[in-house]
Amino acid sequence: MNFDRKNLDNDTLLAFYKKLLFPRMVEEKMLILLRQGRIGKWFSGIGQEAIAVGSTLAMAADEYILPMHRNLGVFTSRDIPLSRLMAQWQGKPSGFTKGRDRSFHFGTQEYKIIGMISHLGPQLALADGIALADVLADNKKSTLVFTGEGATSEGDFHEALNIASVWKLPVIFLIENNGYGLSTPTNEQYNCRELVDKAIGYGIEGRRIDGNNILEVYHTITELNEAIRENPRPVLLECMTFRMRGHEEASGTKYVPPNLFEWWAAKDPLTNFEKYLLTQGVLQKELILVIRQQFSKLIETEIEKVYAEADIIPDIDTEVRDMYKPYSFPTVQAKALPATNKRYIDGISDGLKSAMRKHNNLVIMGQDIAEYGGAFKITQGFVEEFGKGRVRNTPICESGIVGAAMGLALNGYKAIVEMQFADFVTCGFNQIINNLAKTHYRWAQAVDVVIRMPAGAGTGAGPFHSQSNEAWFTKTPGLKIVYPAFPADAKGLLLAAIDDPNPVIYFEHKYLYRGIHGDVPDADVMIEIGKANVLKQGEQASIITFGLGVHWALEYADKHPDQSIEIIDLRSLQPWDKDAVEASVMKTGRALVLHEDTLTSGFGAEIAAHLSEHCFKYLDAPVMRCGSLDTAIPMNKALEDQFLAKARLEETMAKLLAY
Ligand SMILES: Cc1ncc(C[n+]2csc(CCOP(=O)(O)OP(=O)(O)O)c2C)c(N)n1
Repeated sequence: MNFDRKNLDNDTLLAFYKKLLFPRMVEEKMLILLRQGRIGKWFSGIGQEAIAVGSTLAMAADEYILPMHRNLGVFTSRDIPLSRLMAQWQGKPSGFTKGRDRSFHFGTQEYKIIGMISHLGPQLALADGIALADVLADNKKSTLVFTGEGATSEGDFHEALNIASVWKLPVIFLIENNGYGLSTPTNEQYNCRELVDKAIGYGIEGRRIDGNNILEVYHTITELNEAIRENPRPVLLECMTFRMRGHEEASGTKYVPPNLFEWWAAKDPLTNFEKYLLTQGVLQKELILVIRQQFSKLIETEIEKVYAEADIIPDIDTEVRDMYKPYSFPTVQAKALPATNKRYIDGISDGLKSAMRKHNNLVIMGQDIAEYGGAFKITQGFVEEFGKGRVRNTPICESGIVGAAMGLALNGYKAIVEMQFADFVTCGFNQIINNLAKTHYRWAQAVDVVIRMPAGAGTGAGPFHSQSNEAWFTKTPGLKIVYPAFPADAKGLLLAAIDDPNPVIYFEHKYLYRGIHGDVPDADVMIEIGKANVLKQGEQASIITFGLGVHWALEYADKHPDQSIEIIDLRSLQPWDKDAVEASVMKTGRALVLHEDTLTSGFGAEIAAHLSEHCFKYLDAPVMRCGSLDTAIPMNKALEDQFLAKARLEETMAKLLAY
């Protein structure tokens, strides 16, 4: 192995050696603890440490690194005390996730490390967002993100590289090519000659280096960093190495030909560097022994300290509370008057514009939202006022953009993503469900992102442009969900969603965009998330609804002036206003839950179950639900009308009132 020290002095080389040795010794200890049954699963990085260590040493301390499951060397090189890491692995209180997540699945702003979730790939787009924040703030920083060669097959890899290239983001995408993804060798993973060749397709620079040579890793990344901090752009860096142990210890290595181990053992990053330093006079045999003894002692004490630490005492309130970052809705608000009569779509546009004026760190991203103004023209004129930096046309890649939004939030920005249609959120689902929603619970990091969702039917747009998909999200703790039905609520709830530091899914009904008018306060009046609105008082029955359902209910009440119907517009689905709904049902004794979504497992099921459990003694009739047919949404107008819940509202109400 050829080492080139360049300008590194002896002290620096010695420091590098220590950084490289330490994770190896920790891992050797882990293997013993594993055999003793004192720890659970372990993903070994033995033989690959030069990549994690060399790259971390090349990053400035305030630059973000997003490592993977084999990158202990990133964590130790950033000087996180071993006891804290051990506490994390053991699920102890002094770990990073209060026992809520395992291994390296945590982030820490203190050490500027954003750890992975189990899913391979999503971290790549987070790096884009982090780097975008640095570019917008003119920070001149680089971001380093890891992936295994196996995970380059995920679509996330493609989306993240493409975004970074189009947006010229200073990210080093580091592929740790260790030959196998679990049992799958590279020739079953990809069919290009070398992974680094993919850089050409993205129009970016690619380098392929010996990942077992710490100095090559260090010098390459140092050089790349200097270049991309000044002149922001992404780079694809393929680091060749080998996984010397099983995927995790229990899974073995039977599928790996033994000669490969022999070949790579000769290229071990630690022993080779050690030999080089001995020849350079930086190390001596005795010094190696002394360092090893010091590390052994340190490792032993740090580990035993954690075994002695008391276990977490489970507490339901703490668990539930920590799903969200605490947020107090401001009690003092601007006066609602004067107001101007506007369309629903203008309420949204107004809210967005005000928020963009108020928060200099707010960025909106979406397909065709810049000069074109968005598919529904909600952001028309925004580029002129706020510039292309903050009003960003995106490539067509929902997952990557939601991930980038989270990255912005991790690095001090606020982000809004416009889905062109709510239906397309399926392509960004993983980032929302697993990253946005779970991050605060896992490591107390708020994800200040709003996802705007133009949803709903009524326009004859068929199965993929009309869905009511709120129930895909109401099931997921960690998200807040709002669904305005009027122009003033559209503005007020949007402002509240943007103000709230938690991830909020903001549904906006396309059919209401231009069809509904109402007075919208000129001032920025926020509407508290979680508060319903009793639109109409009544005595005989309550209709509990939201979105387009609100307008169906109002129409029904207009048609039946003889009936005394109370109408509740939920406005928020997570959290939803249980008090308002219960109070109404206690008064009327009859409840109909109405929504545009399909009936089975729609959000109405949750409300109905809640009312049966908590308001049973006040009910004069079973809680009834009126939802759309359990089919996909058809395009033909007559079929769509038949599909929608509205077609069954009269008959369900008749049944409820007659019971
Ligand atoms: C989206 C997703 N699919 C599957 C898995 C299961 N899994 C965990 S690690 C792994 C192999 C990863 O290979 P590679 O990316 O090369 O990284 P390495 O483990 O070799 O470091 C697989 C299939 C996962 N965690 N996430």
